[in-house]
Amino acid sequence: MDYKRILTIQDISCLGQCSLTVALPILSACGLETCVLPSAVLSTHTGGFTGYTFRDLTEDMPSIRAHWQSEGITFDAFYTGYLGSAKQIDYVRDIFRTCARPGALKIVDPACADNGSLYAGFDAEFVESMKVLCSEADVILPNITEASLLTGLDYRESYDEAYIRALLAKLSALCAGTIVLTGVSYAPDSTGVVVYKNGKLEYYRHERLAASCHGTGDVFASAFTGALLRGKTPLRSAAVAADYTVECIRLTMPDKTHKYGVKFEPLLPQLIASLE
Ligand code: PXL
Repeated sequence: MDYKRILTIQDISCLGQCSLTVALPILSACGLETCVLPSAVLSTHTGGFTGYTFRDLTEDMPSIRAHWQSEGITFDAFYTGYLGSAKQIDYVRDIFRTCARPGALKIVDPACADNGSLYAGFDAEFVESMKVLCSEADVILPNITEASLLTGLDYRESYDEAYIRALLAKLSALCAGTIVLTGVSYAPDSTGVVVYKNGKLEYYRHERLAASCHGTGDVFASAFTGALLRGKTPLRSAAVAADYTVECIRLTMPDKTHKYGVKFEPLLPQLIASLE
């Protein structure tokens, strides 16, 4: 197995089972050397908590990048998640330009919205910058809310395949790479992931559990990234990541006190086995 080095750029929510506290263990479990660049440090994530602290690390990013450059530090892949400000996106683009090994993969989760609205603290300016980052990515992983914001199409809770195809057409005008659209559901008890490239649409349908848990987008994106870098196809990576995420939700559901994230850690051995 070749040993790849990935850099993931997203926040640390000290408690919350999202972003870096999910990406680092999952990517490491997938066998990747995982380097991190925290975009911000929050006491908790912003979904369902009030009064959280937020330390923006934007101004640390250029000096970290300059140090890496002076040391000749480079990466086989980048995976970005929750970014704390529009300015960070410019710094991330600098890192893509200066720290990439030849052929390095850029995977962008435009993590900024869900269930029809932007997360706390994000605005239209941020979405405009995110469009630029997506245009430079090899893979983007939006949910339907993010896809509607990135394309300017209305957000819809119920839709048909024509709406999904319209989102994909506009997303592929933005990003020439692979589009992985999550949470695409055509029936009440199932949902799925669309993998779209060069006009070819593939769909992995899976069980939809009654609970909607925080942080599942990050669990999915991290497992997808791990599987992709382990040489799986995008569709197989989506399937591995979706199955893992569903099992994490299933494990968490009975515990009504565990609302802020999913219990992904006990199932890491299962994720590792699914990569063999
Ligand atoms: O899971 C996405 C995410 C990541 N980081 C922070 C968040 C959220 C979603 O709300 O608040 C800080």
